Parts: sequence; C-alpha cells; structure tokens
Amino acid sequence: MKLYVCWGTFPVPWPRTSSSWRPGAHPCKKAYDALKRAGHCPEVVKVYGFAQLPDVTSGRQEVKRLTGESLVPVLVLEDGEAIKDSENIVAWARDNPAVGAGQMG
Ligand SMILES: N[C@@H](CCC(=O)N[C@@H](CS)C(=O)NCC(=O)O)C(=O)O
Repeated sequence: MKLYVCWGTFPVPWPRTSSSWRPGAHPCKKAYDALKRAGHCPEVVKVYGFAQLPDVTSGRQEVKRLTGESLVPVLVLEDGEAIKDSENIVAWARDNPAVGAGQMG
C-alpha cells in the first residue's frame, strides 16, 4: 500500500485552530501512525508542494487523479482503491489490521 503525505510524517508542534490541526494532530502523521499501529508498513510518498497551489509535483498530480483533490494524506490500497482524509484512513486501519498484527511470537 502507498500513503501519500505532504512533506513527511513528523509531528507538528504548533497549534492551529481548525479541527484537523490540533497540536500533535498532523493529519499525515495521524494516518501513518494508525497504519503502523495496525501492523501495516505503507510505502510513504512525499508529494511536497501545497494543496492551495498548482500541482507541480508528480505526487500531487497523482493524488488529484486518484481523488479529484490534491489534499493529502491519501492511502492507496493494493487493489488501487484510494482512501482520502486522515479520519477515513485511521478508521480503515482500525477495521483492517495486518494479518498477524497484535499477535505475540
Ligand atoms: N481533513 C483533512 C485535512 C488534511 C490536511 O490538513 N492536510 C495537511 C497536510 S498533512 C495540509 O496542509 N494539507 C494541505 C496540503 O496538502 O498542502 C485530513 O484530516 O486528512
């Protein structure tokens, strides 16, 4: 699976006012962490740029082609299904743990 993210999956230390930008709630990190927690190991694709600007990077163009928007994070499953919005990705990870995830030994 591929996870398209902005510039990385680092935490953002600064508070923002909109709901998806609370401290520590960097949407791309949230999506990545949820997938890792569920035992997945997504290939992370950094798309760089900014959603509000023209899609100059190939990553942004691919995300736009897949979802109709250039906003990340976007998860692309092995069958090509694209899931956009970090909340949806977190929910998908919760509902689809990797085979063997959570088992010890
Ligand atoms: N509601 C969306 C918000 C996504 C969002 O805010 N993404 C950040 C990047 S992590 C952003 O700045 N997007 C604009 C951009 O991609 O330039 C979600 O939770 O996925």
